[in-house]
Amino acid sequence: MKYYARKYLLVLMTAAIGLGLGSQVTAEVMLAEDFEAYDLGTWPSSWVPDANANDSGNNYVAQDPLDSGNKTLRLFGSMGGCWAALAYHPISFTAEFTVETRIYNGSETLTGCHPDRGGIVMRHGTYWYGRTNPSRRLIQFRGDGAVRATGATILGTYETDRWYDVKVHYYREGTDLSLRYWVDGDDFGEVHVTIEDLEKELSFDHFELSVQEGSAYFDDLEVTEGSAPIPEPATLGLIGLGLIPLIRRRRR
Ligand SMILES: [Ca+2]
Repeated sequence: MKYYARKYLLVLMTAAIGLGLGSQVTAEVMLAEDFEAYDLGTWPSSWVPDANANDSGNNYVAQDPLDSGNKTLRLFGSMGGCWAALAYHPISFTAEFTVETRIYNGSETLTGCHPDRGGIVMRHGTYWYGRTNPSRRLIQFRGDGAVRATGATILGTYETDRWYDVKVHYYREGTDLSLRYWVDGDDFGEVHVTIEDLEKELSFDHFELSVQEGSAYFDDLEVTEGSAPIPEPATLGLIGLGLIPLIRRRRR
């Protein structure tokens, strides 16, 4: 490769890295958790357990079911009952944020009153009982194999006994709420909701990881302020346009 072509490539790479870093630097991390700081078999001390998560024999920092060197949070909702396992962490939600996490759903046969698996939720306080503390379910892996968005929209299907990368972008403007979903990098679409009680929506002050029945594992949670760090099509186009002269030069 000629010198000017190498220099051109270097400039392009620097610009691309700069764009990538730029979007990460501006995004303030509101909550990050990989469960590596806790001892295996213990409850992670910065999280508050609720309902069946208080069963320390079944809810704890556990080895990743597929990678023994990695620590995860294992939650377990009681089998055949109505007693979910929930874990809360304080957070200051903003009008626009992005959640990324990994969820692994177990394959137990569910027969209880809410036969669903893992989910992530915005919650007021650290107590669900009697629905006195309002919440918004961001995503729910249902027991029938469907992935459900906030409200009733079905986004797609999933399999048990494997990890999924889940990303949710939350954007609120007045009482208009839009939520966009990605699962394993695939765009699962956008859901629009009208917020019926804005006071409740603004009261959410905890992030919840939960499983309704059976086991679910959680890891690599990161909640960042603002939009998802994905290059805009325009940016990709500019990078693509920039590469054309380089390719032409290399062909000479
Ligand atoms: Ca981990």
